[in-house]
Amino acid sequence: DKSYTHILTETKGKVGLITLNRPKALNALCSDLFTEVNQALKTYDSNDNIGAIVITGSKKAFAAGADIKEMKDNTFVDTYKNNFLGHWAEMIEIKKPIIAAVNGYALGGGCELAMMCDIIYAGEKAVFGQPEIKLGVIPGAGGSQRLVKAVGKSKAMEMILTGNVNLNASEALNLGLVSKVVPIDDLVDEAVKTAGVIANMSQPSVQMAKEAINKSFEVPLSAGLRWERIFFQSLFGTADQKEGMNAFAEKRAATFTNK
Ligand code: CO8
Repeated sequence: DKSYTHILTETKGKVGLITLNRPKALNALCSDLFTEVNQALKTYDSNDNIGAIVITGSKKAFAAGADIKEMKDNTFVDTYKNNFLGHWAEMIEIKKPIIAAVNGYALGGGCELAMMCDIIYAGEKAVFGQPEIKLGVIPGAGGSQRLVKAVGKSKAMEMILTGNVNLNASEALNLGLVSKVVPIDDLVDEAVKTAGVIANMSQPSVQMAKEAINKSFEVPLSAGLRWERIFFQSLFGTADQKEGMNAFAEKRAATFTNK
């Protein structure tokens, strides 16, 4: 749709599709690229005609990590003072569900970007890894936290401490990092299809469901259950709850208006 330098955007029905497009650098996530991703996400988040978002890369690389050449000469003081790459975290404020469609390499910040999404689908040749230790650093955008929750402590330690234990698509599926493995050429369509299903549900309920699930990573069970119940109860204030339940009782398909 809009013109960006490092990404492409396209709407597919009610789905916003963001394609990382820096092929010469295997979609290395330079600061400007991530600024554009944030802009595209915010634009879709505030567009009432869009209900879900897909982020993908190329067949060779989802993203090969943060841009090593961009950051190699950074000093501690500059990175700290300017909160270097802190803007990556803005995407976790997006209310609409985001599906990562990962073909090829998802390394370092690329793996972390995928894990900041809500669902990950992998193409058959996907590779997930956290090689930062080989550069003398560690994951900086959630790898040490989200990967543990996805694959467990031992595997996360092995991946992050050696930097060369990567997961292929079927390993990622078995460990629960991704929810589906798809033939390479079908991956984006499959992700857009699932996003389309989500986009046809009532947006308030979809967004509260996303927020409730994310609470489970942040708060104790009792607080998470309380959030869930309040969200559930509050949805009785929507027209879509009336429509959804009446449609069931009348044996017809529901048509949601996101109100
Ligand atoms: N940064 C910059 N350039 C890159 C990167 C990268 N991460 N990855 C690849 N490129 C460039 C290469 O330099 C090369 O450029 P050129 O043609 O100018 O030499 C081009 O992309 C193609 O790459 P290769 O020739 O290396 O391609 P191969 O097919 O031989 O290898 C690999 C592919 C295995 C993916 C290899 O490119 C590689 O190992 N890349 C680096 C992977 C890596 O270490 N990633 C982690 C980076 S650190 C990080 O992500 C920290 C995140 C912290 C976020 C903090 C947020 C708050």
